[in-house]
Amino acid sequence: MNAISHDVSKPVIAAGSDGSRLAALNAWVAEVAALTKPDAIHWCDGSDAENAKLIAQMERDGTLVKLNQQTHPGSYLHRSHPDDVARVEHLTFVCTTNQDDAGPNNHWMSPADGHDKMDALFDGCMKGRTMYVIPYCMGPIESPLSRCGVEITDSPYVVANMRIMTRMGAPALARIERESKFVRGLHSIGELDPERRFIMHFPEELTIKSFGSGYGGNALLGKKCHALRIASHQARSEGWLAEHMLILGLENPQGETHYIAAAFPSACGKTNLAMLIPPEGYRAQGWKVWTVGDDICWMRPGADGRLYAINPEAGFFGVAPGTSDKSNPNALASIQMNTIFTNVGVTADNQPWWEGLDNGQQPVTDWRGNAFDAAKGPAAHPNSRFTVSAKQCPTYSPEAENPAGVPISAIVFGGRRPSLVPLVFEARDWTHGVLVGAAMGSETTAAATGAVGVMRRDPMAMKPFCGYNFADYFNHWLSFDKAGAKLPKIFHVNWFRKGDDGSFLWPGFGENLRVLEWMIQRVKGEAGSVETPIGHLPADGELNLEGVALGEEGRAKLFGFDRAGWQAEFASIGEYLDEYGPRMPQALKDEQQRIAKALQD
Ligand code: SAT
Ligand code: MN
Repeated sequence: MNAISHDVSKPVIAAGSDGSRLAALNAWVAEVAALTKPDAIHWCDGSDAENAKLIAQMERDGTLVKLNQQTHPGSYLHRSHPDDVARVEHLTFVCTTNQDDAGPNNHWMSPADGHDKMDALFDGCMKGRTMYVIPYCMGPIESPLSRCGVEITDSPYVVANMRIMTRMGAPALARIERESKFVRGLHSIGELDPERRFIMHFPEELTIKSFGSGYGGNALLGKKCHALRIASHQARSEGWLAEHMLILGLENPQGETHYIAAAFPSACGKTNLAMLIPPEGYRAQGWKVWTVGDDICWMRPGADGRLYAINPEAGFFGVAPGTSDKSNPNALASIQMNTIFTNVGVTADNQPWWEGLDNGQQPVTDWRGNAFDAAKGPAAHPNSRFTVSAKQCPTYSPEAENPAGVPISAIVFGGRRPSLVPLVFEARDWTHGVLVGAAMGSETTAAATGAVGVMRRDPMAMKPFCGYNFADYFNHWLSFDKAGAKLPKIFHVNWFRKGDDGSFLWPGFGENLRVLEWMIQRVKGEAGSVETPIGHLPADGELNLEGVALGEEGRAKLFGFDRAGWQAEFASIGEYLDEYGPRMPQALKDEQQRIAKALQD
């Protein structure tokens, strides 16, 4: 297929045999063009030539700044509007016919009001601009687990990012033509006015409308809007799960690989865990970690009863600050070329820079483009990001392209919990595991606008991303436990437990492998545990701590169980479940009560 750019007076037709199977797409594009009134329409084919043209255009108009091409070939910096640097949960809506279907976990508007509000914003908003039509596929093109979408946007920065983050262009359009089903995403940067910014979802219509932001999860509609909010809704009706989880493969010295899916809220280290490099001793023995995905996981039961997962994305939109040769050498190696950096600082010789890069260089320009002045804040925005193809990651798993997905042995939940929660525990069974996920709490991060460091419940790290009522979502999770199912074991981890002096007790990063090793030993029935009301904790000596310097406080808090603290936590979990009223599954309430009672005994 050739890219088609044309003026809007000509008919709007995508390439395709006779166009009949693309009739719905063509009609929608024509309808959007009539509303938004662009000067031109461009159908994206995803080719190198198309990308080069867009990059050159963005360099000319200042959307992208070329970085040092000797050190970072093919890499660019984008500075977003200073008021447009993170997701906006307070402006994100789920528009369902019945408000209860969106649930207390979402902001709601009726579909009619949502469309009215958005269409008024979109009216004429692309005058003087080009409208880009981006056909994309979430997941390997040939996978039955993948789903397609089309994003219409007036932002070439979005096109360039979607090209990295999804399978975009001609092959996706061909699949859409075969299936004639796709998620519709309409996006405009508008005037980047925070007062005229909304991210609106219509799950019943598989439609997204996003206006007024050019940033990440607000604008790259394949990501959080499609692959989580809309997909979670689709997954519920089709019998699968769309989750905010990384996927990694853990290969042991015998050459056996187990796949683990892990849910952590945004900016809590999913990318670091997915690309983990084992500690020295483990490497020498032959342990390896393979990266399948760092943010989103779609999984469904296979014929053998196990859950099979794909990463619907094709790239990483990772947090830059804190990424270093020490914390995540694989991420650093991935972003040496062909990378779009957003809101990082720049050195005197035009290399990207962020806090925690620790490479001996210094920034001269901050993320706003001003001369760097430490007194005025960090050089890189705390939520600054890199966008890079997964294929550039040294540990990218070939299995990530397997249309069948990878079988999941363990599911992990975790958040930032400075107190109470031990390093790791295992849920007793699936129902208990669903409660562990539902009760997840974490401190907020810079990935969304608002206060940072505030404790909140973030069930399964899906608080900002579940496209329907959490009570129904937990029920959907429970429904996987049926005859013939061979479900993964469920664990909870906390890398962020702090000591009395406020410092982290667990070294984290590569050392987290020790915890993953214990999990897989548990899956295989090879490691011992201590049973407590909150689940199984590693028995003394069963989790390998050789070479880890842990003081007495570390050992006590990372592996201990604080009964009084958990009694209070379970009272709070009970109150949280009650917020969902009668829709909350009784099985989950019973489980909460069973544990609350065990904690009293
Ligand atoms: O901006 S995104 O929502 O894509 C990143 C994140 O918050 O996880
Ligand atoms: Mn995320």
